[in-house]
Amino acid sequence: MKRRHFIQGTSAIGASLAFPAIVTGQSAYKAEYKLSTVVPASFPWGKGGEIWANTVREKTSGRINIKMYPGVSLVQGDQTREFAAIRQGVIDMALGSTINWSPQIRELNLFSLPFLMPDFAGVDALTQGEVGKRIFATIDKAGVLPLAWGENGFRELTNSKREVRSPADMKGLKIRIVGSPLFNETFTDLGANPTQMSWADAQPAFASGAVDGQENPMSIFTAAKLQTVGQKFCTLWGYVCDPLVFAVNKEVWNSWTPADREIVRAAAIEAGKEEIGIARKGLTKTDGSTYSQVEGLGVKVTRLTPAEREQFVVATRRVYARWKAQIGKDLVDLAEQSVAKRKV
Ligand code: X2X
Repeated sequence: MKRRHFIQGTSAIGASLAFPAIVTGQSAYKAEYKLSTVVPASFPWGKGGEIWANTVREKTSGRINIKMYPGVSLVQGDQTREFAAIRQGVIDMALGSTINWSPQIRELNLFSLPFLMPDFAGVDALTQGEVGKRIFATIDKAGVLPLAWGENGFRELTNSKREVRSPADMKGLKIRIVGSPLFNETFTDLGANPTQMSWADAQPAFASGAVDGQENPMSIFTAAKLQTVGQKFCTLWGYVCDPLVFAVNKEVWNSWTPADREIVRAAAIEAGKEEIGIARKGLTKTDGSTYSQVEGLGVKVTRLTPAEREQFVVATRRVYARWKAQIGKDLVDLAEQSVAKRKV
C-alpha cells in the first residue's frame, strides 16, 4: 500500500528510477536470476538446482537466465537466513531444505519430528498429499512462492568415536547440528552434546576433531567424503528426512509473463521428480548399493534391530510431544494419519 502511494505521489521519472520492475512491468527481466542452494551440483540437491536452471534457460530461450549460488553464498553461508533473503529479494530463487527455513516457518519443523516418517512412502504421503498442500500455503503466506518438492534425504548418524546402537552410546558425543532449536532438544534428550553450526563451518570442525559427529543423508556423506574427516561409524536410524522446496521470490515471479511462469513451475516439478530419484538411488529396499559402497570406504555401518530402534523412539517422545504442540496439533495429527494410511 505504502509503495503504491509513493509511486503515485512521485514524478514519473523518479518512480521509474526507484521501481523499474513495477513501472515497466513484465518487460523488466533481469540479466541473471540468482538461485541459492547449500551444496553444489556434485550432490543430488545441487544437481536438482542445476536441472531446474538448465531447463528454464532452454525452454525460455534464455529469457530467464538462472545462475546457481551454492554454499548459500548469497547469505554468506548462513543457511538459516536463506528464507528471509528470498522474501526480501536478496535471493531470487532457491532450492532449500525445510530444516534451514524452519526458524522462520514453524510448520516446517514437522519433517524434523523424530521418527514421524518410517520410510520413503511416509515422506511421499506428506509432501504429495494434503499436508504438502497446507505447508505450501503456509510458505506462500509467509511471503515466498513454493513450486515443487525435492529431497535431501533420511538423515543418518555418524561419528568418529564409537559404534552407536543405543542412546546410551551417544552420551557425551559432541554432535554438529543445523541451527534449529528442535534438533538441539532432540540431541540433548538423547544424551549427546549438540553444537549448532553451518554446513560450511561443520566440515573443518570434523577434520580438526572439534566435533565428534553429525547427522546428514548418505548422499551428503558420500559426496562430501565425510569418511576422510574421521566419520568412521554410521548408524542407520532414519530418524528424520528433510525435503527440499523449489521456491521463487514473489516480485520476481510477478515480473514474468504467465507463459514463462508456467515454464518455471513445470520445470521445478520435473526437476523435483528427477532429483528425488537421484537422492534415493542406492538407498532403497531393492538397491542398497550406497550402504555397501560406504562400508567399502572403511566405515562401520550399523543397522538397528526393531528393539534397538525403539529405544531411540522412546528417548525422543517428549521432544516430539512438545514440538507437536508448537507446530500445531491439527497439522501433526493429519501428518500421522497420512503416514498410517500410506501405501508401502
Ligand atoms: O547443513 C546440513 O546439514 C544440510 C546440508 O543437510 C542442510 O543444509 C540441511
